[in-house]
Amino acid sequence: MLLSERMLEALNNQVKLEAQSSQVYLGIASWLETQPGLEGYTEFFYRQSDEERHHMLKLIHYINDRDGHAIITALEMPKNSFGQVIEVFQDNELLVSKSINDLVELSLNEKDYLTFKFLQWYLDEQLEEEKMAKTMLEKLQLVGSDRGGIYQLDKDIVGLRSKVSESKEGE
Ligand code: OFO
Repeated sequence: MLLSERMLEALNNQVKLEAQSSQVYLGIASWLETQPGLEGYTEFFYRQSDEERHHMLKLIHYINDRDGHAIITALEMPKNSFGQVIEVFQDNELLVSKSINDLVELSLNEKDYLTFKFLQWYLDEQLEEEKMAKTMLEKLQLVGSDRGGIYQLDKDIVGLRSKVSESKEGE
């Protein structure tokens, strides 16, 4: 079953969004790496950038396997500097979730159940990522500008990441 024109266009837009997310996180990771004592956050965002690239590749393969053509486009320059750590937690994941939800709705409207099934993985992934971003933001809000607190959170983030990776491996 071929992808409809509309579905193909929407999936290609998602390819771009995942690639853009990867760039956004790369910009964050690179800035964090230049800041003293934030190795945990730095590692977290480099890995997050890799994950978004993986999400993009998964979509590219899916589109091409369904006899579509995944298109690779230019990306916008991401933000490269931030005033403080808390600023790196933007609304990027909420934007991606909205886009995935729209794709799911389109797949149902078009009765494209293969794409609907394919997108379930992304729904689970977004749930996880939104939860993680919210937890980290809340913790940073709690410590405010206390440098000792931020340093402790930086160490905690390594544990948080491995917990999520373990649960993914167990899936
Ligand atoms: Fe977290 O954005 Fe991909 O799906």
